[in-house]
Amino acid sequence: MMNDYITVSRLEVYANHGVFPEENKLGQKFVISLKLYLDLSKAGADDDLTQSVDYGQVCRRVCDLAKSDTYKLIEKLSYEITQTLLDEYELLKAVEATVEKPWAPIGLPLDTVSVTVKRARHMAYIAVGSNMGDRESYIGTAIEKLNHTRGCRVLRTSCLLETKPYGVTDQPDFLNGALCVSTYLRPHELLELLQRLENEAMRVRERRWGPRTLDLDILLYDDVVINDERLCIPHADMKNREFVLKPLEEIAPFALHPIYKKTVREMLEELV
Ligand code: A4P
Ligand code: MG
Repeated sequence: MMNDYITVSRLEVYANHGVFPEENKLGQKFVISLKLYLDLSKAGADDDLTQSVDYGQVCRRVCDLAKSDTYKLIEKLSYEITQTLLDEYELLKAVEATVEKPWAPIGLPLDTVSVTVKRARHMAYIAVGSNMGDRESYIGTAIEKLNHTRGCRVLRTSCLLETKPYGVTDQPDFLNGALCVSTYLRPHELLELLQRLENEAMRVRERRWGPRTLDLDILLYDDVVINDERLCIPHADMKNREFVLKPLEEIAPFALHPIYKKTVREMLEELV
């Protein structure tokens, strides 16, 4: 549903961003353009502003934002604009912000320098597991923190299941569950966040597949496929794990594995 968008072209703001102290002191002109992606079918059909975003209000918010802080980089300003608008306007599916600096002090003749950043909301499914200490509390705390992290909202949580250890079997039983998260974090940013939450649960990595206070794995992220040294999405072994598929089936039976082209329910049925 990324077909509709509202465009704001070349909003001028006088602000103080820049690497040089003179820029921070004297200020200069910045020119900001926005592309606001949202589904406009209801606003279009019913002529109803509550089904769209008020672009006047958005422009005032962006001006305030650009004036209220001083950043070194227009990259940072572009990032802040996209994130703040996604934080504050639930109807927005994605935001593209271009910040131009027409008077950038480069000492060469050029027209303008600009940075464009695009951020979109995504749907991620996350597996949670614990087999050490107060398992329920480690998992509950992590869900709470995730839901309060900028750019993340936990939309659904499964029941927690008591499961026998898979792989390395000489360890205590696990509590396992699955979450559905709406997030504008990119996959590697989400991984970093999950690893931070694992560390905050005092997780010590002693052996692979060994006992842990908290394990948070990304199972699916839209229909994205990633395979690099840090991240594999979809989770490489999910189709062989009942402790992953069963809770996931509870919250997302029809979520589709982008490589096998099978739903979670189909993968679970093939396994049991
Ligand atoms: N990594 C790659 N892809 C991902 C992803 N999609 N999500 C990398 C999260 N991390 C991903 O993970 C090792 C590395 O995987 C990370 O640095 C990350 O960059 P880790 O959490 O540090 O180590 P680990 O969890 O011991 O290894 P691994 O391979 O992730 O193990 P699993 O797959 O998590 O399995 N039995 C039951 N009943 N319930 C369980 O929850 N869990 C495991 C661990 C074994 N047996 C189990 C359970
Ligand atoms: Mg893991």
